[in-house]
Amino acid sequence: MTDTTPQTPKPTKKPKAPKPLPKFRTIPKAVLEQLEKQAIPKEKAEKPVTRSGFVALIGRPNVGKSTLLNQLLGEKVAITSPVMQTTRHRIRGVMTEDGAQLIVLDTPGFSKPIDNLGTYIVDESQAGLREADFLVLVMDATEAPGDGDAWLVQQATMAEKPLILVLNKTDRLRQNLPLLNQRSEAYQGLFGMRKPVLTLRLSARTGKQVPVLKQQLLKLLPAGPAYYEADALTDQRMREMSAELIREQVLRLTSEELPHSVAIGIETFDETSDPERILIVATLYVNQTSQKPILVGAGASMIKAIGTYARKNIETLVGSKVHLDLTVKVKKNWRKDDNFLKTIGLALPS
Ligand SMILES: Nc1nc2c(ncn2[C@@H]2O[C@H](COP(=O)(O)OP(=O)(O)OP(=O)(O)O)[C@@H](O)[C@H]2O)c(=O)[nH]1
Ligand SMILES: [Mg+2]
Repeated sequence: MTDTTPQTPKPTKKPKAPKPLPKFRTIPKAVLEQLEKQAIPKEKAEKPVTRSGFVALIGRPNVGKSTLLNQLLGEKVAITSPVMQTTRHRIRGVMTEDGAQLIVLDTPGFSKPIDNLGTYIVDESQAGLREADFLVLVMDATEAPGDGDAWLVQQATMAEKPLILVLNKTDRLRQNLPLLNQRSEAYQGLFGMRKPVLTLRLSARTGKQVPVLKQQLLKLLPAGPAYYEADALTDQRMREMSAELIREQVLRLTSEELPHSVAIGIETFDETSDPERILIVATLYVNQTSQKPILVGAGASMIKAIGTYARKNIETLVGSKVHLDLTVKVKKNWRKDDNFLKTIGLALPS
């Protein structure tokens, strides 16, 4: 990640050491049993892991959850963009260090669903709340807390898990410490009796204070096995990550409704036919006929640009040459079509 933003000033107070976690796991028994099935038996684990756990990054759209996940891991596993609802799936990032394995769930930002895709997205965020031992609430310090934040704190409190409050984007307030202090107080004021075990001011973009968060998260882990191999970074497959990298370019290069109206289907992901080059054939589905010429662009300029940037990023990800073949198709009102959503992996189990 490029970082040209100057560093934030030192926080006025040192973060307090987190209070110890309750001994029990806060993941519902049925979910935990499911997760335990996935655990790697001790004798098979590459390095002995004695503590492990799941933490979910939750927050309103656009507050920087995915940027924070990438910073925590030091690798890009989630796409990020200034467009609301960039994340549609929950994604797991994995880090294994010094006998501990931390699994960080990046969740889609909470917002009111307006269609079937929206319902799926909210469900993915809710699952993040359930499937975590503790929660990191990410708030945007550049904005005053709103009703959405209050609602979110209420949801998180109801989940009865230890909470960590992260005030993000503090790099943008580095010239205005009084405002940052004011915001910090305002966000902390949203919590009733159930206060966060730790509040941290950081910048997911510059990385400022992110190592402190990581250290504290690792400290909070309860006893547990390894769920992933020691070198695993994420639960996503290359195929899914490639689709996301294509979507990231759509988010970056198009505007207005278009970013929300595009879904990516990977038709082919062929690593074997040509050992020198991976072949990826993908379809970009738009919601309405009128959107197709915009996504294709004059003389196919837009789709070519999306393909060129996405291919470079996919090549970095997979570590080999890629042939990327993109086609634009109209799938009317796909956001409301459960069958279609299922085919591209964006639907609730029926
Ligand atoms: N200045 C600044 N910008 C940030 C910081 N963290 C994230 N951003 C920017 O905020 C925008 C949203 O970041 P994301 O990480 O995609 O946000 P998100 O919370 O995952 O968003 P959704 O997936 O839509 O819920 C991007 O343009 C990021 O570059 C930060 O610490 N400082
Ligand atoms: Mg995101």
